[in-house]
Order: sequence, then C-alpha cells, then structure tokens
Amino acid sequence: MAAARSGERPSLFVAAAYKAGTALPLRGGFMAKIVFVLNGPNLNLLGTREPQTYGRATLKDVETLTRAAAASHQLKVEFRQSNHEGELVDWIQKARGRHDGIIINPAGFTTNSVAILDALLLTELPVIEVHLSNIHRREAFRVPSLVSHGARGVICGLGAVGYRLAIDAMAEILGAAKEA
Ligand code: CA2
Repeated sequence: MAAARSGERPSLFVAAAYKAGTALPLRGGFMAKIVFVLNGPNLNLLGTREPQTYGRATLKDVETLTRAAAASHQLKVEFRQSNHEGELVDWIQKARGRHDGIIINPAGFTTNSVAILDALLLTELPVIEVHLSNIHRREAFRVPSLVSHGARGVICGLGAVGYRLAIDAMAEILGAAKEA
C-alpha cells in the first residue's frame, strides 16, 4: 500500500478497498489485480514422487515461479492448495468481488466435480485450467475435464512452466501492465 508504506495516512477509499481485499494499491495509485491460484488434492506432495510425470518442482517452487511471473505484470497472487472439494468450492465462491481471475489445477477433481465447475461458472471470473502433465497422453480416466467447461483456456503437459504461461495469459485477459 503506497501511502501506508511511505508513512502517509491512506485515503478512506484506499483503506476500505485494502481491508476488503478487493484491490491492492501500488505506487502512483495503481490498483494491482489479484489472481487466485488454486491447487487440488495431493498437489501438496508435488516434487516428492513421480518426477517423470510431474517434474521435480515442489508446490512451493511452483508458487515462487507463479508469483515472479505475476509481479512482472504487476499482478498480485493468492496461492492455495486443498485436498477437500468443499473447501475449494468455498474459496471459489468467495473469489467473486475479491479476485480478478482464477487459475486452477483441479487435480483429482478434474473429471468429476460438478460442484467445482458450478462454483467457477458462478463467479463469472476468467478461469484458466492448468495441469502439469499432459492428461491427453495418459490414462483414459483423466479426461474429459468437467472443469474445462468453465475455463477460458487450458494448459497442460508443460510442468510448472504451465503456471507461468497461465499468468501471462491471465495478464492479457485482464489487460494488466507488463514491466518494461
Ligand atoms: O497433471 C496434473 O497437474 C494433474 O492435475 C495432477 C493430478 C492428476 O490426478 C490429474 O489427472 C493431472 C494428480 C496430482 C497428484 O499430485 C502429485 C503429488 C505428488 C507427486 C506427484 C503428483
């Protein structure tokens, strides 16, 4: 928060927006847009098993890469993981009015969660679906994705880089500024 950082008293409007989590004011009064990055079940274990399929990056590494990509577009990121469908649905419901776009790796909920799909549709926010592995080259049960019905675009098979590409695409969708 620019004013708070420089020791000035923030305006009431800025303080209210900041408290509500709807926008993050940066230097010069520019409001950074916030991308909600959600990760589904078992992704907390990333980097510990099956490196041939999912790579060696941990979820923390993916978060770091995602935040760096977002910063280059002056976007903020809220990065979360849950093993619980209902928790993901609750978070997605609350995204409306608080976040500007959603990037989601639904993991094991990809093909079966009507609840997550409905929640994504109800937010009316732009959604990008990401998978580390190429789900189309794997077992038949990993496709089709229900979540894709609510997504602007889908990125799969590029490992952690897919999250960076999703941020770049989201920046384009949101009309975010690119750092010189
Ligand atoms: O490729 C992806 O990102 C997936 O969404 C990952 C899911 C899988 O069910 C989808 O079909 C494709 C599985 C996530 C499992 O997480 C891991 C945890 C530890 C080590 C490796 C993967």
